[in-house]
Amino acid sequence: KSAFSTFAGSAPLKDEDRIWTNLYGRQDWGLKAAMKRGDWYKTKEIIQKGHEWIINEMKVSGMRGRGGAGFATGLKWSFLNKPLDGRPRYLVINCDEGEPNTCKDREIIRNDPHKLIEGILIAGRAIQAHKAYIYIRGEFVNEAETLQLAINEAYKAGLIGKNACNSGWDMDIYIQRGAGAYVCGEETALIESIEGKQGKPRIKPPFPADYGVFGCPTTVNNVETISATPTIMRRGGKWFSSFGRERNHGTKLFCISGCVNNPCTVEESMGIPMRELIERHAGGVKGGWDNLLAVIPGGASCPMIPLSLADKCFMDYDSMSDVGSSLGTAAMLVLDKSVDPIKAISRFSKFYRHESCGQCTPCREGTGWMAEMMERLEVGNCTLEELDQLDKLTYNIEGRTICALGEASALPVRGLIRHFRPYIEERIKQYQATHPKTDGHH
Ligand code: L3W
Ligand code: SF4
Repeated sequence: KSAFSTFAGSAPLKDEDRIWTNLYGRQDWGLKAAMKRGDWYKTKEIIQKGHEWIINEMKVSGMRGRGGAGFATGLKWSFLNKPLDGRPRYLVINCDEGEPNTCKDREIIRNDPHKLIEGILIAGRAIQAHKAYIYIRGEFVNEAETLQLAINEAYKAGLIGKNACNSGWDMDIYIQRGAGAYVCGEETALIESIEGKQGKPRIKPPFPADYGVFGCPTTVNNVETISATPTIMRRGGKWFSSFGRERNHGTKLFCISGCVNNPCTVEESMGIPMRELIERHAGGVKGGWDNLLAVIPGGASCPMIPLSLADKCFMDYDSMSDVGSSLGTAAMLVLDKSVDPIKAISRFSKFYRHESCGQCTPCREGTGWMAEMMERLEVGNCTLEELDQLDKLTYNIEGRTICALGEASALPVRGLIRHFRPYIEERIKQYQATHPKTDGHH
């Protein structure tokens, strides 16, 4: 069934239904202010309900992981709902946030760090872990400091550490800082990096649930997923699932940047129409809606959505897939008609070439070749046969690499060719008209 026909309409999210109540830093992020806003309220009772209750509540909520893959969080936690086997368990929080345009986890840490810390305690209880690592990208210097200060406050108040919140559960939290590699946002590269090795993705399976940090059962979750957890537990899974629609539940942080009047990160109900999101919160497209060229909806790897489709789609997993893209991190990059789409995608290709870890040939060679081709395409220096080859190459990377980076590098190029082929062909024609052939080449 098409996503277009099932969406029930969109009323603005009410203030009382927002999870990240301090998202805009209206108040202090510190413990006292956080408690006034409702954080750490009856956490002991939640912990004492036990892991099965917590996992079940998360399943009822319909939460899907907010890092980009959208994997069901309750199901992920349930992989560790089995007897302990003598190995310790680890919870890892992915705060690498290297995805272009994405700045939601950063906002949470700046303004609501206690929601993350409380969420770690609850998620740790769910998977029966006593230790958590927060892997934070190296560039987030101030954020790492804020987070450490918040962790210190929580230790001092007895909220984490031994007998956290007087619940009988022990939980220690460590911050591990990254060193600037985008691929360390991939969960197994991140695990390698925590272990002190080069951040190179591992082949899956085994999944971290079986063999994660130091070979022990591990759950890796995104900052947004975990910081939503305390509110979901307090208000109930049913409350969270009442937002959005089947398979696409809850509220979500959306980052809106690029050619809009008011770039922002905002919480809204899942499934808000794309146009409404841009117009209600980001002050609209510069020069008006008709000046929109395309939207890249969820980070660099999501194929662009042209104006003709942008008006009809909703910001959720299924609607984005119906229009040939994906929700990813829900970090939208808005491009208006002043933007050269070939240059924009070429910029992404250079990024992927730089960030490929080089382990797999299709990714290492493919990202290099694509970046070179895209650079030539910027000026039209390419033949129509080469354009077809470029399109074909994107399919040859897919499914042949260790991690999703290789595939991610191909999708924006494929999206560009799909939606802007006449525009690209025109650029090639112009180049050929002004560069006469010599030795069979232009
Ligand atoms: C146990 C199984 N565990 C799956 C777990 C797995 C992982 C989660 C999802 O990629 C995407 C990527 C980016 N037994 C399991 C299992 N799991 N089957 O479920 O796994 P997966 O492989 O589908 O996804 P991933 O490798 O986590 C993430 C895209 O997100 N993205 C965002 C990137 C950037 C950020 C950021 O800056 N915050 O996230 C944007 O599009 O391209 O496709 O935990 O272990 N049978
Ligand atoms: Fe490294 Fe690319 Fe292979 Fe991922 S797909 S492991 S980034 S070479």
